Amino acid sequence: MRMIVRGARLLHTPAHALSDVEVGEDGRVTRVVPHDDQKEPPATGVLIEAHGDLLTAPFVEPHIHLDTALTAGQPRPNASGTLWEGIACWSERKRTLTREDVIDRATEVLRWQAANGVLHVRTHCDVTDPSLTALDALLEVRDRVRDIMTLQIVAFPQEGIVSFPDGAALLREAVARGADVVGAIPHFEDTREDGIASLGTAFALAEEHGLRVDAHCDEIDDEQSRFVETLATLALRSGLRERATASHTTAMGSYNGAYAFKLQRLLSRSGINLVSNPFANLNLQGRFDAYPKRRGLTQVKEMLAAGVNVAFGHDDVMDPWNALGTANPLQTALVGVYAAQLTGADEIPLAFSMVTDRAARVLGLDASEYGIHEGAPASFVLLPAPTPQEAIRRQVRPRYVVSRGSVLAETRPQPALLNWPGETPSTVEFIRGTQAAPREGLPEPGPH
Ligand code: 17E
Ligand code: FE2
Repeated sequence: MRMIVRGARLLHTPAHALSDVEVGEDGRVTRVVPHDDQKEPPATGVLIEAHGDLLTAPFVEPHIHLDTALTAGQPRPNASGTLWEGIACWSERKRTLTREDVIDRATEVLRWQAANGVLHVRTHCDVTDPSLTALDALLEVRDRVRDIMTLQIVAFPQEGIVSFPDGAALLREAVARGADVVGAIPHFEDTREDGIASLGTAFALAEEHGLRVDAHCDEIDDEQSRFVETLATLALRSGLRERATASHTTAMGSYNGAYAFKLQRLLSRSGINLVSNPFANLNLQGRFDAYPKRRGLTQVKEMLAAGVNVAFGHDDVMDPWNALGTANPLQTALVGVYAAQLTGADEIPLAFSMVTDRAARVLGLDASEYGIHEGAPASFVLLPAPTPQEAIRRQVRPRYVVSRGSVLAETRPQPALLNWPGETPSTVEFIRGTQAAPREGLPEPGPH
């Protein structure tokens, strides 16, 4: 046995039942069995005592831009805070890209993601650049991280397929060079007709190469931006279905009730995924509104209720569209809870699933690649919290991130030491009452 995680709480088993997860020499899960605290741990291999903490399948990032990450303020800040000025800033910065620059920034963020427990990433990569510098660099990064993380690269035509010179040819070239997913941006095209044509081009290319589609779609506060209906219809009729994703879809936050109802039925029949990016869109949308100012989010709750798969993405990390960001999905989930008002007791865990299982569906990860069960890669995250709700509330750092049977990251907890008047210094862990007690006095987990 290569590793055993003892006494872990798994998401889909009863709350009181702890499990032991055994990992074989090939880095895959060999068994998941009820925890038996009488049984001696094995003499060899890595031992992780979970002490009732939550062991979850890794976080999945369904939507990030690694090519633009860490460029905030370059060459100038986005003063208006709009999507449009962000695109203009990036367009200027894009001219100065080098292979090393892209590799350096993308790798930095992937390291943050790994430490945060993200082991599957879908990144968009702007391909409206005749040199395709960023794409080539990200293809190289994809190879470099292959043994620890999966990286899907979307050929993303930031400045349009139809409206950008040679946009369709660049998209095609990006696919030929090895992009995994075909992107689009219909609301940015010059006309509605161009927007529809651009989706046709993206789907035809995806079908030709057996790829998925993930379009930035209706990321605008224009209630007349209705490209998601075209995307869903193309997904339905082409048979691409759940292999297609509409990202952002913020115009949906402005659709009237009658149209939204019609759309719910179409989207659920089509099988497409939606990715909502609460950080970016709380920031970018509503900028042209006087009060009342729209929130600019897609209809997260309504689409979930209609049976549509909806996930949350981080979108940006310190770039022209968001100066903040840490690539931490628990932050995305927390912001998502408030942005989409997923604040009910049964809704907060949903937000957790939107950065794990539901995001995995967006990437098309199946049971042989994702989840904690026999035969799956031993890739998981041990969070110092008993439930998803607690993990989101306390914004915990993973105690262990395990990728394919090896410890990739470990965070040592550092509780605050509080000098409360009249008391001897004591630690604060933001845990109510005695919940924290069982871990005290237990041996440090780790290799033995
Ligand atoms: N590009 C775009 O069109 N929309 C976004 N939200 C980002 C980049 C981050
Ligand atoms: Fe995006």
